[in-house]
Amino acid sequence: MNMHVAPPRYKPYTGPAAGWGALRSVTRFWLDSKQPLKNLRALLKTNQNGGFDCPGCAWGDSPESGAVKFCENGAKAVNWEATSRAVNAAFFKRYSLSQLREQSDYWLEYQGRLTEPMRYDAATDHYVPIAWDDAFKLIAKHLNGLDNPNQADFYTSGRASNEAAFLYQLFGRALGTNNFPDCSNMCHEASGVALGQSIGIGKGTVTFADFDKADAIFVLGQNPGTNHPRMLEPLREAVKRGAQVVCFNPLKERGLERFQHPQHPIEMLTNGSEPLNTSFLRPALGGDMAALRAIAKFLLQWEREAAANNLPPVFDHAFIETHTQGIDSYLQVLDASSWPSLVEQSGLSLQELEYAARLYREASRVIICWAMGITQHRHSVAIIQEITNLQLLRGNIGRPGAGLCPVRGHSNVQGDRTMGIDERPSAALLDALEQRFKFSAPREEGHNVVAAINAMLAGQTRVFIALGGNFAQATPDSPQSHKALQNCELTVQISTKLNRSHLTIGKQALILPCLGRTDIDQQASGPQAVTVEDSFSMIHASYGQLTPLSTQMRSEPAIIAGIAKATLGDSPVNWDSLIADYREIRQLIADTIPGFTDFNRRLEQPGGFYLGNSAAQRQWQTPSGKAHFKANLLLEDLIPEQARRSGQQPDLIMQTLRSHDQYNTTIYGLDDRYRGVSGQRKVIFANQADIIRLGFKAGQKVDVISLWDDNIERKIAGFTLLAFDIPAGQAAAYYPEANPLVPLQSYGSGSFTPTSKFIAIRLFASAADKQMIEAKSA
Ligand SMILES: Nc1nc2c(c(=O)[nH]1)N[C@H]1C(S)=C(S)[C@@H](COP(=O)(O)OP(=O)(O)OC[C@H]3O[C@@H](n4cnc5c(=O)[nH]c(N)nc54)[C@H](O)[C@@H]3O)O[C@H]1N2
Ligand SMILES: Nc1nc2c(c(=O)[nH]1)N[C@H]1C(S)=C(S)[C@@H](COP(=O)(O)OP(=O)(O)OC[C@H]3O[C@@H](n4cnc5c(=O)[nH]c(N)nc54)[C@H](O)[C@@H]3O)O[C@H]1N2
Ligand SMILES: [Mo]
Repeated sequence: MNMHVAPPRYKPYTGPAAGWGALRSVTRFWLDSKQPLKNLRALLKTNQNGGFDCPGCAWGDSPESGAVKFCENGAKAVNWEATSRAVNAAFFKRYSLSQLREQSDYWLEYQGRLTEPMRYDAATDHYVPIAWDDAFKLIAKHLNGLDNPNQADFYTSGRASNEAAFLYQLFGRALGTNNFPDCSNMCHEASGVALGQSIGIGKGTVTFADFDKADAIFVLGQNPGTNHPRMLEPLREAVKRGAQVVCFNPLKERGLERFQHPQHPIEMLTNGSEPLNTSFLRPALGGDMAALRAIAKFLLQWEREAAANNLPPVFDHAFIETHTQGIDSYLQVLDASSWPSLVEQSGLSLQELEYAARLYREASRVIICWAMGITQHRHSVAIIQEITNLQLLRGNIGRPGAGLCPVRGHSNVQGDRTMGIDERPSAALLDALEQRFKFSAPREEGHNVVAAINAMLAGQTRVFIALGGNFAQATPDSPQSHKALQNCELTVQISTKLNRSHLTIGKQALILPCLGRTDIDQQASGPQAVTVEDSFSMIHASYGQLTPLSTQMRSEPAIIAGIAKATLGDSPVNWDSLIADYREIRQLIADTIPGFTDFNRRLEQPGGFYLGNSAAQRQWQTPSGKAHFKANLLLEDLIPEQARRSGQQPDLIMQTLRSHDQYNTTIYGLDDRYRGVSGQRKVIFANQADIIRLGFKAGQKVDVISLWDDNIERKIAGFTLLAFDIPAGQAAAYYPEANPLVPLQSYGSGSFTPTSKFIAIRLFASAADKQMIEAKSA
């Protein structure tokens, strides 16, 4: 097998983001797909009208026609999906499950596309083929045998199309449960919760066009050079026209510093590049709340000075009066937060905070973007509400060039929520489903990811079905979540590629191979389109371009309909006719989901249609009809009580993040170009001064434990310490390798999102390394 593995190397990267480095990397993945020409044709159809939506990230498309609309990492995602390698019955005959478990996550996915439905045979420890109908019957038998539908969990990963997601939630609710844990629970959940409370809608308020008009763009806790490369271009354009781009990130991510445009011949030939930011601030992990509060406190100070001196006000008083509620309590918490506490918790100096506040004040139109560096903390809901408070002070919501921009991850994670993949569905959604489908929808709250794992551990969940994703590796506290899956009676994975979730299974298990975004989806009425929603609430159609690798693969909607029909019969809908023509599914969406009236016709518009956003229209769908200032208190101490109670002092606080060569748990390769790492992933980035302070040497292997107050030992072993440009006291390691360290019960208040960006850790010389050193000195 021709996997690309360079020898482990670590050498700081000096080139710009994107550019030649990106082209070289794309070429390798292209050739490696084994069907480069086919994939090139497909790639040119990425994000074009009549083409498919990029299965990479959820950044929106530039409305300009004719532009090439994919990036390095989108190209990797396409080539990864569109491979000619197949994981078929012969493959599973060759390898037992125990043998497959010995392989790395990289190796597993590299083997190719899943092409046949398979059933686990415990007697031989191999997966064996099963007919589709038998697979559906087996699932139906288990689901119909439950004492209560809440003994089933229906997980969704954010690549599922709107059509698939809608059918999935319809089926689950018709069965009687709201147990829809999804990847969003581990991702932007806090954004949805915070914005829902503050501005009445849990989505971003800006569209693509706003980026051209902003005077300042603040980018918090996000690494777009790797994770949303198509965002680099609007950032670069903003800097070029003199707007401020202000980054808050403890790591000086290369992709936020300089950018070489891959479609710009002069830049490429001269190896020139453009700056991507005008200011870079490096806060403490979890320090953004204090930093934002400090900015707001400066604004308040200047507002008071202006009032005293009869100067123009700093706040937008007309907006505050007409549109908001709660400013008084908010100003009280600003007054009550002391400068020293804000400086200490933010990890930034008072000068830096004042500088950021000046940039913020001088801009009359500000967009604030954020991603996982903001959402995966204990107090993420409060941080995002502080972002919102700041924007409300200056009326920076619902105006051109200004607004809130949670940059989503998976390409359709936002759409899946819109379709009702939600363990806490609104009453309006349930009412609409009941009216349209004449069944009584379950009203009790379902499981989020953490609750689902707890329920599996407690033996309450008996059937686990996953619509995509890699639950075993994406979830926190890996040994716990593995145990949870193994506790189930039946686990079902609807997937494109082999991963550890297919090896971490219940007493019975199924693999149901599905089509991906790039595949042509042929049904009775012809090739089908599916639809997705991007971070800017744009809905567009996606048409697969490539002939599927096997006739045995089925589309996600067809698989869900098959399971539903076997379980419920032709109730509450005729599942077969929906699959014959997806326009029928879209009609059901139009009937039940707000904003989708006349869905099929509007889809014909080039570029799709805008779903609209009430807050962007300054309509606040909150109980009071106003936008709310939320007067959250600062945390007394960022380190959670439980870590304190462990009786040990943390050596460092660690975040988990993505390398340049991965898509979540999908590992494309072992390099992280912009951070200078190649051929390895088991690394811990730390500050040289901390490495010395803790008595280690750079390059040494260490074991890492995390602190919590239960008696579970959470440990990863044999990780290489790399001296890195990271603030003192902090560390970073890759997800999913570091997931065993994230305690299951350490999650955000109100969001239940695992705190993957704040883990209190201790380091020890690795047992293996110790032996080696001793042997050398003997
Ligand atoms: N190629 C590629 N594209 C992807 C993905 C992928 O894995 N690969 N994943 C997709 C998904 S699902 C998602 S959610 C997004 C993820 O996109 P990102 O959120 O960019 O992903 P992370 O790698 O988790 O990076 C988090 C960033 O936040 C910073 N950070 C960490 N903690 C803090 C903090 O407390 N404060 C501040 N200010 N910064 C902090 C880190 O240094 C890092 O730069 O990308 C999507 N796109
Ligand atoms: N420690 C730590 N943990 C994290 C994070 C972190 O930053 N740190 N990030 C969290 C975030 S933001 C997210 S979104 C989650 C991601 O969690 P998931 O969405 O569960 O994980 P992925 O790695 O994206 O899933 C990859 C698998 O999806 C399947 N797949 C790919 N395309 C398709 C498709 O079109 N259809 C179907 N049915 N299957 C497909 C393939 O089998 C592939 O192996 O992880 C979270 N976990
Ligand atoms: Mo995500």
